[in-house]
Amino acid sequence: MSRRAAIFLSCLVVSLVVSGCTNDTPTQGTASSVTAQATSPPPPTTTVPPEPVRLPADTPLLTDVIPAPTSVDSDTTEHFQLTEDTVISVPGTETGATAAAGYLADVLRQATGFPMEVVTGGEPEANSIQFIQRDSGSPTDQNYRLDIARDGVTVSAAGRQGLFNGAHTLRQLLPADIESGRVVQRDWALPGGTIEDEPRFRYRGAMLDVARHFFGVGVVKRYIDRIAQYKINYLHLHLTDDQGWRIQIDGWPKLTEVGGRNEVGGGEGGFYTQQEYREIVAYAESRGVTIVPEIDMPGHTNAALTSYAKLNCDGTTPKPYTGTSVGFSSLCIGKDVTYDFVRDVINQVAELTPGPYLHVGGDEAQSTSDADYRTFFGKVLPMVREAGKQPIGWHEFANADVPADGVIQYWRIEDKNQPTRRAAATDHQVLMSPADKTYLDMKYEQSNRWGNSWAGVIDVRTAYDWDPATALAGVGEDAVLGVEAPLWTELVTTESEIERMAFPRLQAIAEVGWSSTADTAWPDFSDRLAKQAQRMDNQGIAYHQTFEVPW
Ligand code: TNX
Repeated sequence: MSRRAAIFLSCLVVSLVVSGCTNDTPTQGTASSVTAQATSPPPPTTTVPPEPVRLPADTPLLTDVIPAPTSVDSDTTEHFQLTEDTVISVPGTETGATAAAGYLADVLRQATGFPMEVVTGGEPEANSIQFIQRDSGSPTDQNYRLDIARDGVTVSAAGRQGLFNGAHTLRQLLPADIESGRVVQRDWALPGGTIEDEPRFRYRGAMLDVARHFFGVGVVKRYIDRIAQYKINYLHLHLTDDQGWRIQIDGWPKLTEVGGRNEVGGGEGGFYTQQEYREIVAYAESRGVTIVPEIDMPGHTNAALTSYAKLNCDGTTPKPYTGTSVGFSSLCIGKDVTYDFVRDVINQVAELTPGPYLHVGGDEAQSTSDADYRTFFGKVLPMVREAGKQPIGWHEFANADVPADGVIQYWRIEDKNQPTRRAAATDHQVLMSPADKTYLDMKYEQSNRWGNSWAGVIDVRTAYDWDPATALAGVGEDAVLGVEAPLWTELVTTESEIERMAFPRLQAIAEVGWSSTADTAWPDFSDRLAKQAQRMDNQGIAYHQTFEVPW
């Protein structure tokens, strides 16, 4: 059933049987049982039907989920009650199923206070939420199916990511109290029905610039928590730039001792040890998110150049940079040591990163000649391949010889870009981050005191109302890998500023990346977004209360 038909039907049923959606009336007054009671005598007292599950009034509808699922079929006669005895069961032994089950159990335990034991292997248990990894289909599928009924809940998918997606959906189907972070004594139930869901694009990303201002492990973990629930499955970390180098590299200690001790405005900066970076990667993985590390080169490298004189063509270190200009730095293209350096960095970062991608930057290299730029990437891109990763680069790198599995990240505001178009025509995948739709560092409204505006003002509707498959000439549906919303942090200094810039525009981008345009429209989205307010409040997200949404 289409989403709109499902909304219509569930509203119809809800209005027929209002009792199903109130706190104090059990759901026995369903359409079929009302008819039965009107036309036949009361049932014999010996066969007592099981108590219908009460659905608390603040339980979301199946159609409330962001991003909007592909197909929703509500069944208002069949809800699932969570109790002290509910278990999360994984009949198989697949690690993906166990990981997704563990994630859901962690989320549910906090507010229900129930043990939510994860039981692996053996027969499926009664009163359980089961995670089933199907044999059919590709394990990289992100599709999932969710069946919620009185006698149990099943999440089934061919792959790990699909099971995580099912878990994210289940989380949103419980009342906002589930996000309280402390035990709330109350009834908990999931609304009955079936969701079948598959993403439009397989990459839905957020980017956090930890180079212009540094943010510690705790902030990054919380950002992962916040984005994962909306099925954002990649977090791109912009780890290096002119103002700071944020990742420890063995053999090059000054990168972090010198290059890490700076940021925009002259603050003390900081960096991740390799152990801390591993911790971020593992945390992301446990929530179904893959980390994409970026080492920006050959421009945006002042922090590296301040750390080692030998990386500079003239052999002297420049001053640390605390401003917000771009395009003035370049690695020394003609020196061998540059490539010893880059190889060490790529090998170590690749080794620390289980995901498929390594981002090599490549943007705004205005101090590198075109010929040098091509020479540089001619040497560097094979290193990425040797390290076992697929390169992603900002779209300027489409001017280099990008290997077939290289991804072009489009970031400008124009609707035409020849190099990107050519890359798409030769079967390269394009990641869409047009700055006038996806840049979370832009202002929401002209009157905002904070935020950039070079790419325009991006209100939530602007972030929502665009189509990644028609935004750039010559880059159609098949060439689009997905969407990503970058948060550059020249002007962002605190965690609550991160949250204000990201939310709720990130929910809009998540839906652009996941849901089919036929199933979505702004009025419906803004209503669903309004219902996220209580959840975001409970999670402590300092989101921007834009006037466009009926909060
Ligand atoms: C452009 S987008 C940049 C960044 C800035 C950003 C500010 C891109 C690839 N480069 O270096 O931080 O604008 O909006």
